[in-house]
Amino acid sequence: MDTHSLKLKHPKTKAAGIPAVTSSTVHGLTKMGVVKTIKTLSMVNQKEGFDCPGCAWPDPDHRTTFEFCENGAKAVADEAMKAKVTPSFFAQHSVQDLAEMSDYELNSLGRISSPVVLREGNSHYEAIPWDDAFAMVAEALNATQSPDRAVFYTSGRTSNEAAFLYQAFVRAYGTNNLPDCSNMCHESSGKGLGQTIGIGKGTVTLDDFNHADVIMVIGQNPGTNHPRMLTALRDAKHRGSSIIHVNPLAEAGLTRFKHPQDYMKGQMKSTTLADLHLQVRIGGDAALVKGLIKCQLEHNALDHEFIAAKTEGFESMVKAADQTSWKQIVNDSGISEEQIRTAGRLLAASNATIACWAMGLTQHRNGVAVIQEVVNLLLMNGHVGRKGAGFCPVRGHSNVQGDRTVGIWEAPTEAFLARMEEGLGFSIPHHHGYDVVHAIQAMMDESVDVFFCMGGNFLSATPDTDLTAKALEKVGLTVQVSTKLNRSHLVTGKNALILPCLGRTERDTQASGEQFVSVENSMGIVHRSTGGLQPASRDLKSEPAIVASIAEKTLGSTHLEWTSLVEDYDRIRELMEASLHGFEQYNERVRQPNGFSLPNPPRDKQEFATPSGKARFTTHSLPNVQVAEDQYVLMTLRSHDQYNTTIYGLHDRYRGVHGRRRVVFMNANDMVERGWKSRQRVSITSHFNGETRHADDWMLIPYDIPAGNLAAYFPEANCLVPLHSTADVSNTPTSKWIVCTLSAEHNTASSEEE
Ligand SMILES: Nc1nc2c(c(=O)[nH]1)N[C@H]1C(S)=C(S)[C@@H](COP(=O)(O)OP(=O)(O)OC[C@H]3O[C@@H](n4cnc5c(=O)[nH]c(N)nc54)[C@H](O)[C@@H]3O)O[C@H]1N2
Ligand SMILES: Nc1nc2c(c(=O)[nH]1)N[C@H]1C(S)=C(S)[C@@H](COP(=O)(O)OP(=O)(O)OC[C@H]3O[C@@H](n4cnc5c(=O)[nH]c(N)nc54)[C@H](O)[C@@H]3O)O[C@H]1N2
Ligand SMILES: [Mo]
Repeated sequence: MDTHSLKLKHPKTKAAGIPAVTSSTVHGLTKMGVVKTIKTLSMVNQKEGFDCPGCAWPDPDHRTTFEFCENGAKAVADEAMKAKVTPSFFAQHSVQDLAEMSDYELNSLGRISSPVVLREGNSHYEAIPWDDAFAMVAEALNATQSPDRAVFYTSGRTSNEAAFLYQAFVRAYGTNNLPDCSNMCHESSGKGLGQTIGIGKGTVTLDDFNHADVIMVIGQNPGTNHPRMLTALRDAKHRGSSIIHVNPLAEAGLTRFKHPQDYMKGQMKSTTLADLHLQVRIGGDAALVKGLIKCQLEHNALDHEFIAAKTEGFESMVKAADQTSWKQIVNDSGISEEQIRTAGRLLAASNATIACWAMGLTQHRNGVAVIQEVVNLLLMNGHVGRKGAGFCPVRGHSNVQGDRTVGIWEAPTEAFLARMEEGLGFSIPHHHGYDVVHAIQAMMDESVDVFFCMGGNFLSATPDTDLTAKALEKVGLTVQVSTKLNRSHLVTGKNALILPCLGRTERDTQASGEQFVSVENSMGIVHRSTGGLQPASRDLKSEPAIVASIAEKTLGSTHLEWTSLVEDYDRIRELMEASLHGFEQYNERVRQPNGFSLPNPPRDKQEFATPSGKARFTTHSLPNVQVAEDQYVLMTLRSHDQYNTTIYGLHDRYRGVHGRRRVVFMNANDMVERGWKSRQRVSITSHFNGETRHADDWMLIPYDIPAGNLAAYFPEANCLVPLHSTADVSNTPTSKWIVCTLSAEHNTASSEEE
């Protein structure tokens, strides 16, 4: 579909508003029809409805009738669409034919309606009865020489109940090979916060936004990826907060924002959100934050009492900041000393600061270190466990945080395992398993016989697409539990199964009647999600039911009564209560209208579960951000018309790009220097440890991006991300730091602009 011609418009400064309302309704109407659109959208994020599968931003206590955003509506419409992919469709289209389609086309084919199998040597998927599919998985799992030759991936939409049962099965089977999308996402936040404040999660509630003096939004594009966050920012702004936006791009939502519901009320004014945009170079945040730390020291904006009583490592952190020169800070961050000082003054005068961040910090070589610099900055003035202050890593997938809480974790702590063993009543392996990058390497090394995916799109989401494809093809059996068709169904192991499951929006009926599931949002609140729509097909099963059947077939009832557990999800929750910290009276508390908060010692009591019991200042040297003369640094990001690897359309409205996704955003002066015009066709070569990776057929777009920096869309650019270019400590692929060179293809550059 990328053959469509590229249209460029002026990038938007304003997010949401009427175009957003129209866009979400159009997406709904074309995919679901009128009645279903109204019914579905009115159930999103309501106390009795389902949790929006769009993102993990929390719901306000007082919800409006339509508590969703443009992109949440797209996510819902996409799941609830009418079109179906049936076994007869597979009979007509070979895997080869399907592989010719774009991601956009594959997704628009609709919901997968029945289980199908691709047998070794065959060209087409064919129908398979559920029981035979379960038997096939069990047989492959029982045939491995060691349970560690099986790997079990999870994407972050899986409910707490499904995820808990799944990890119980995987551990009963005998491995901790539980990689998940988090390894590519907020793993750096988990590690960075865990080591310093003793919990790998954020420490703010939604209400804190009402009390913050300064809110920093670093390396995050909420206008597209967390639109409901803009409402919280707008309200904060109206109450007098200042917002500092740190980003190589001036993302639309942060420039100006208009709430769709204000249009309805006839209030036509939009809110200017960011008071200050610091246009940092890609990877320049560590230098910038060092500068801000220096400013706090100069202003003596320190909470001496808090530092003395509750922290350690302050002196060496200060020494490291003193030793860093302003010259290096300005040079590495790309921001003037004056601008950094302006931000520094805002922070020094603040009684309550919140720092929000997402992939712009985590997907870097120094992802953990840079987050710990942000921790240093806030700890200096005691901005944790105080009203209106704290850390806010804004999560991606709607239940990615919950999945980790309930056990989707390849490297669990001993304390976690001990509690889990006690609750489950059987012993589980303690040696750590593979994360995403290690899992790909293990497949490459032919050390994996079975690869099971609970949701997601492993091939397209992971780095080094060509290498990952080769790795997957070495596996004996790959299994995908999915709702929609994607590329991971087309590049498979020798045998492959697709097991279609119910989505968030759909009614889940088990032996005891209709069930609900639970999820945890970005702020640690656990609440119910109840699907209300008729399932897309009669032949779908819920994720917990799929897990239970496979467990029963593989292990029998030696560990748990798997079948009985799924008859009534309350039984799964009882087991969770016994096996997890903070889930006391789970069945009761999860039924409260707004759910309940998990314990968060830094937030609740300014207590830090580190070895010393103190919050830790840490010291880091600045990363090397120099590249060779002819090289650029490329970041991969999301357009406004996609959900990770699911492509809804070819437009990136806020950035003014329409009709094409293979584009590269480039600084206009850098283009002039090379003698290139808008729409110049280029190929990209990435460089890492003497290796190169190559991708053709890109078009340049002049954009307001720092000199030497480039941006392109994920997942198209993933083939350029080297598998072993990962963050220290968290092993997250460096999707925001890809060193590249460009070469002109054949010059079809045109000077026309719109
Ligand atoms: N509609 C929609 N919503 C989504 C998603 C989606 O695909 N579509 N995905 C979900 C998921 S799983 C996640 S994790 C989140 C992702 O949410 P984001 O993290 O907002 O997503 P990205 O598009 O990766 O954008 C990263 C931002 O970081 C900036 N950036 C890149 N490099 C740097 C850097 O070195 N420094 C700084 N300061 N900034 C940098 C980019 O310019 C961009 O604005 O969104 C979630 N919500
Ligand atoms: N270059 C680059 N790579 C990246 C990133 C980046 O910024 N740049 N971001 C990374 C991040 S933050 C993340 S989180 C990962 C995302 O990695 P994944 O979570 O693996 O990918 P998704 O695209 O979210 O998965 C979409 C698929 O999930 C299935 N699905 C949807 N809903 C359900 C459901 O309810 N149940 C089940 N079983 N399946 C369902 C559908 O079949 C759909 O095709 O990608 C990472 N990869
Ligand atoms: Mo993510």
